[in-house]
Amino acid sequence: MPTVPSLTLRQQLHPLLEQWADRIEATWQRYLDLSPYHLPDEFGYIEGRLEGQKLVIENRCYQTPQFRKLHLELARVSDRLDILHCVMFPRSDYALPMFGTDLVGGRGQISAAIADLSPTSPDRRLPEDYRTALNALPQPAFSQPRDLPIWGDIFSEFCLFVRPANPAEESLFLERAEAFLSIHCQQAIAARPVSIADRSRLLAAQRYYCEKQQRNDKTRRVLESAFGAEWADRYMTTVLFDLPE
Ligand code: BLA
Repeated sequence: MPTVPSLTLRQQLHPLLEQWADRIEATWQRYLDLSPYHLPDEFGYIEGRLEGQKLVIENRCYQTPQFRKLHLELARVSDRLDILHCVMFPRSDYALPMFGTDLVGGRGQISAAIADLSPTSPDRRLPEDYRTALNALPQPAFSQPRDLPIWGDIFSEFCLFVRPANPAEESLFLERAEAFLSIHCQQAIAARPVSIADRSRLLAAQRYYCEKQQRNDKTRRVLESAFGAEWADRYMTTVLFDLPE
């Protein structure tokens, strides 16, 4: 199918990615006090070539009183690979988990749909209020659950990682992932800043999360083939998973 120039990147993506991106932004707008977050200019809209095919990346970033960076990224490799990536990085004075989600698909099929609220406490357990809210959600069964990779020890026991087998499972993913996000936003706006003494351990936990995510070879390979190893490393460490100061 020829690309229609008037469509935005978002509209060209697999419908599940478009819907999830719309819902993420709507949920942020509903609960959070958003202000702009400026990425270095070179990283807003990016085009590269991957094995002769075009890789396009579109980034949206915000900050809020509770979050130093809300990052939503959409990417497309010709008509071969569609990617949605989103991470919410809390400020170090808020004892909040890390919300992260990734959708990877191609040619009409989503191969990986993941959403999690990843703990940042030393015992790697989500706060009780989160656990209560998450345990109260419906527990849908997915026919093709996926195993976490070796670096996936950052994820919580609530982590949802599946290959949605059909549109019904795509909707179930969307509902559950959106519930994670709503719970998180509601907890975040009710949260109070922690003491200075607690900040260093929250920073350490965030650093650990980013270091593990930087080990995702599948992400790195896509970026390396389009932009080279040096650029891919810079992008992964400064845009996707930058370590807080
Ligand atoms: C998997 N991520 C993948 C895959 C690709 C990408 C191609 C393989 C798909 C599959 O296994 O079916 C690619 N993801 C990207 C690229 C970007 C991206 C290029 O975000 C950005 C430009 N990844 C995240 C976040 C999470 C995440 C926030 O960025 C989770 C919260 C998880 N992606 C994740 C996991 C896998 C994956 C767990 C499977 C890895 C594996 O099975 O080895």
